[in-house]
Amino acid sequence: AEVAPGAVHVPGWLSPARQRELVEACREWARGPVPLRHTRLPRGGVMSVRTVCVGWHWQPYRYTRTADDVNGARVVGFPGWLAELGRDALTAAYGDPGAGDGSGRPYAPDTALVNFYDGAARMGMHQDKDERSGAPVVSLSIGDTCVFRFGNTGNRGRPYTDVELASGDLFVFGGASRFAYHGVPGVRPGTADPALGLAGRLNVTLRETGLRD
Ligand code: MD3
Ligand code: FE
Repeated sequence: AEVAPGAVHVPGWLSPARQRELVEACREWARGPVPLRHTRLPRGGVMSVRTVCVGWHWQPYRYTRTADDVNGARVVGFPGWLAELGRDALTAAYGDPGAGDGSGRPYAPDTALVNFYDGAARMGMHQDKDERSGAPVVSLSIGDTCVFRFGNTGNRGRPYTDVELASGDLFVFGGASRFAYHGVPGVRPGTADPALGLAGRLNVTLRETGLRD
């Protein structure tokens, strides 16, 4: 369903088997070289979600290859299968694996942000504008259902639309929606299938940083 121009929600896109594989990959990334942790903000705040990055490390508010704000380790490499998953996601949402910048080149995500939400975690309304690319962001939700708030491009307040994101849901944000404000006001604890073996919610976002070493 197209929620706004360029914002496409595909409920249940990931099969249960693919969800389990992604949970396993996230567990591995969470072990290191950079651990899953609460990101510290420059003004002293601490995010309630826990995050680990793949390919490029996001430290507020830039991408680096080493986690200078955590333990200084080099971020884990971005696997080819994850870029392929990103192209499959764009094909499912838009019918085309292209980056959508008019060049005809395929989408080539080079970073993934893995966010883990326990029952108390939230994410305030923000824009994602640290990437030097207008290519879409691919979001994959696994585990507990959350309320996702999709806003406008002008300010963090109304108008916005609340959408529930459940395990296996794909959401792609491109075109006019790429720089929209968005956030997660809360999760619904205990809504995940117990067979998944995950207490909480995982969100994996794929992006193009537009950076080169
Ligand atoms: C709309 N993550 O990592 S995913 C983030 O569920 C982030 O963890 C949330 O916001 C989460 O930055 C929301 C949906 C999402 C992700 C990126 C977007 C929506 C977006 C970028 C542009 C517009
Ligand atoms: Fe975001």
